[in-house]
Amino acid sequence: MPALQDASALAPLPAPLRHDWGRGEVEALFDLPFTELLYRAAAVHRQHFDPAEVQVSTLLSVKTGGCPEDCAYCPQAQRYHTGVEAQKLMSTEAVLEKARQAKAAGASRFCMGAAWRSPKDRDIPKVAAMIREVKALGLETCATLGMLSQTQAGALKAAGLDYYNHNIDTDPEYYGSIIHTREMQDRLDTLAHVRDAGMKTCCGGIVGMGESRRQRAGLLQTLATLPAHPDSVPINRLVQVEGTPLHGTTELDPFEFVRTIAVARILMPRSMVRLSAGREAMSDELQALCFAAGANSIFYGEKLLTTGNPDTERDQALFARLGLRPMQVAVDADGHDHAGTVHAEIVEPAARPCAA
Ligand code: SAM
Ligand code: DTB
Ligand code: SF4
Repeated sequence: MPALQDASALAPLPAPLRHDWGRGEVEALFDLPFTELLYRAAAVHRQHFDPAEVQVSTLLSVKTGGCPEDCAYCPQAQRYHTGVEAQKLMSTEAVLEKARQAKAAGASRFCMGAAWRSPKDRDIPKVAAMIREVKALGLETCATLGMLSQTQAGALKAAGLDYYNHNIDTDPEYYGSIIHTREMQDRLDTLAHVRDAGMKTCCGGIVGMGESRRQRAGLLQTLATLPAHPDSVPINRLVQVEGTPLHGTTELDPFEFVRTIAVARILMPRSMVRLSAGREAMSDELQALCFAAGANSIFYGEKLLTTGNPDTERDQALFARLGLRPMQVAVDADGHDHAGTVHAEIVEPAARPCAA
């Protein structure tokens, strides 16, 4: 008898994807003892991914500040005094310069964000030109521009847009406490336009906005019962920015954040669960727990859109200490690709043995 067996031969078969999670079932997952919840999430994670691999993405704010919406968390809303200066849409050449730098650093995906409620039709050709040219560099493209009509979604897809980020942000029940200038249904409509145009969806939310556990369960239940699980699920921990209405909100218990990641992993087993905004304020130990709970994607680079992200040196050291590797483009058995943005400078230090 061989001393060691191939572990994959012993692993249980993955359960089929579910789109019918009930709120009570999701709350029951949240209520599990912490170690049991982590164990279950880690088991699901291993059925679909190599748990040592983390997708590394990057962001560029192509149009910063001056947004007419009133999202209570957002430093880019014009009505709050946060010190973010409104800027015009960047030129295609300036965006391309950043994209070239990202590519030279080993990036394979480039995400462009704009502080818009929705793009004006006259903005679409400008953004489409950016997408086309970034794509021509050989990069995957991603954008987050606010609400889209079906025609706009089609135009972006035709320009070569691969992914669209559009978050539902919070539980439908709590939405009206956070945003008053649009409705949850508007977000769901845009997501439908994005899917119908044939693009991949990146859709998640923010926790730590004063919502209850039941409402965190509602956020994840809503994501997991969309017509298709989002390809990427960013879980943002509120970055409290002075001047926004949510500045001063009681901080979420870090273990509750880890629970949120774990439940997202269990509900949406094949999605990339992104440990998104808020990492700068997290300890390395908290991030490690999130990776153990099934998070397998991060933003890399010292800035998100307007707020900070961990220094690249800190992330390189964290990858090395935890033995994590940046995810390369991978296609699973059903042809779902989980392409990641891979930065050369994070690869090399991660490969070095950790200093004692
Ligand atoms: N304006 C577009 C929109 O709202 O879809 C795109 C940009 S918007 C800044 C993208 C996402 O950033 C929001 O949906 C929200 O989830 C996240 N976000 C914004 N401010 C944040 C904050 N202070 N903390 C955590 N996440 C934040
Ligand atoms: C997402 O869910 N988080 C990213 C990305 N999608 C666009 C944005 C986080 C923004 C954090 C606040 C800021 O930097 O302005
Ligand atoms: Fe505008 Fe987006 Fe910020 Fe809301 S989250 S204020 S829509 S930039």
